[in-house]
Amino acid sequence: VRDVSLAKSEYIPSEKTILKVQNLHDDKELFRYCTLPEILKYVEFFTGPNIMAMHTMLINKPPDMDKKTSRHPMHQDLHYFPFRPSNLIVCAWTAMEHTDRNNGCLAVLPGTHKLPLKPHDYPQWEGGVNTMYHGIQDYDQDHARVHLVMEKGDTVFFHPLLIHGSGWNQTQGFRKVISCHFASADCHYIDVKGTSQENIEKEIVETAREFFGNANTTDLKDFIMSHAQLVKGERTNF
Ligand SMILES: O=C(O)CCC(=O)C(=O)O
Repeated sequence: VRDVSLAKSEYIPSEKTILKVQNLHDDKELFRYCTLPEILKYVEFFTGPNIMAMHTMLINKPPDMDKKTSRHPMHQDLHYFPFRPSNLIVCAWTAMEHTDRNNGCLAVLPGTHKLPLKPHDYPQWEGGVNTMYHGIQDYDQDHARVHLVMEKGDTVFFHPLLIHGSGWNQTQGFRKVISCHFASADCHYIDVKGTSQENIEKEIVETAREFFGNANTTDLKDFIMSHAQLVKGERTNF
């Protein structure tokens, strides 16, 4: 994924042009993150013993002097997922270097994991918004907010309904993190048609077809299923 500020320039793959790498299962070394015992021993508290890696990312937030396109709007990750129950899903997000408000650390609204899933859409930002960076339009702006200052290797585990986002990167460096959404293999898929998730399903299916020639992807479930991998225990229900 390229940052929206570079979308129209010539594409030369490098640290400076890639905002995000997804589907790390295609890379043995990067996917090893999702199998680390140091991570899975905490994941298991949320998912139980049968653990699937559902969605993986390495995010390389670029320096952003003025456009603020590097911000990630406040959102709930469950918006992107066609499976439930939410209490058996957890995100592990690991800082690959020091992160604080200067380079766009995570910002979270504590306690919001008890809220239902809210409708998401693109925010109206002047400088532009990155592809699929949907946000919640109507969250409580006065809600207490915590900025997670983290050191390299620190990991935070959080619920898929927790409202969170990240700020713009005002430094010259690229802020790197690696993350994986894990779910219990006891989870089940849902059909998101007719729900607030229909907009993201449409976008993901169109993107899978257009950019990856993935003609068999007809819904969000197909897309997620093609990347899901068992990392511990047994593949029970999924
Ligand atoms: O790492 C970030 O900047 C935020 C990532 C995030 O919230 C997400 O991808 O859901």
